[in-house]
Amino acid sequence: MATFPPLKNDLFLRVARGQPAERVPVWIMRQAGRYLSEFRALREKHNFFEMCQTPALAAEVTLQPIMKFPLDAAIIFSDILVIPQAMGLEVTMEPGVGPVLPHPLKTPEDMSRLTYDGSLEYVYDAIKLTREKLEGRVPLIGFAGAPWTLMSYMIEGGGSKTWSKPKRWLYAHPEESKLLLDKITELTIQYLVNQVRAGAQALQVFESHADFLNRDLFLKYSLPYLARISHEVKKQLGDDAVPMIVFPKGAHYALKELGKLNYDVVGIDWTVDPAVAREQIGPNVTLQGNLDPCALYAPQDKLRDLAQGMVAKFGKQRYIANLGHGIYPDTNPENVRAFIQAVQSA
Ligand code: 1CP
Repeated sequence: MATFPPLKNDLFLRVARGQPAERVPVWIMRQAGRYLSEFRALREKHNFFEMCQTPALAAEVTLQPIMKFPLDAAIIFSDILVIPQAMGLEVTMEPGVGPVLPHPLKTPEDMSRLTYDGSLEYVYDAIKLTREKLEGRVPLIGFAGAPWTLMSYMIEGGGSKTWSKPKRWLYAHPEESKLLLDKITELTIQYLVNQVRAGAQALQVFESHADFLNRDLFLKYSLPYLARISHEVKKQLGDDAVPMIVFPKGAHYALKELGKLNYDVVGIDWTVDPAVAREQIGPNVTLQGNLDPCALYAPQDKLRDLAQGMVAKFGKQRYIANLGHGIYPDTNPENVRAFIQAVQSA
């Protein structure tokens, strides 16, 4: 493993591991992105995946929010859809539309089109370069999409209000769905292990489409794969190598099970009351979340009350402050600063 500059702020890592905290650490999902004019300026010159694939650009974007705000962690600039790309599916990012997969999986027979060309070296190179450029300011988080969330893009072909195409597979082709989830899971395990070998100091798994499952579907098509990922990554790297975070957006129906999943941290979405999350998940897991991203539209004094009210509800130990989903592109960066300050002075 490469050696990197020593870490100056390890608060996020300590709290993720359940150690005592002198204050609450904070980072923001999608902190490297469109709400920053620095990001938009670069994005005008480059297409999205070109930015992901060029380590110097990915490192620059990862560092933009770190240089601007006193955040306690960085997250590598990339996207969850690099895995479907590496499986041979074309993915483009259309401004104002989002991800588009022009040739999605329509029937289970289409799974024969999937390949794995191992073309994710660029992510590992971006992680290495970012660790150097961070100069130990804060830890670097690596990430991946969870299998169900990736499967849903691979079948739907882009964004959706209902995700009925991938859900059709769950009901009409359950065995083939499991095969697809297995295949994504295997690649994801290797991808996450390689990110750590490249220099990632924590890992987050985004199950962003748990909203579209119910408890039964989640227990069948999401939870076992999330469990396999944490189990295998920890088996390959050692139990204490890096803390792992799971963010199952919308899985309010399975909080108890999520607490027993062998992730060090469970991310809570903005719809769940912090007290309910703590009660169901129990005392032995760090919680992360969960301010409504729209709360950043509030006047700053109100935002401060909301952020500090959230900290009071979660409590200051075993807790990492964040939003309850990714930040919106039209958020005022000065309100991001106000949010961070409110948490850090709570
Ligand atoms: O700062 C960071 O968080 C690091 C970079 C990051 C991460 C963690 C990006 C950059 N994307 C993601 C994860 C991601 N991508 C998720 C999981 C988190 C979530 O639920 O928000 C999902 C569902 C995607 C898929 C995706 N990528 C969408 C559709 C969902 C949505 O939020 O609308 C979109 C629009 C993207 C594009 C994207 N990814 C990242 C950025 C900065 C952008 C905007 C691209 C642009 O400039 O057009």
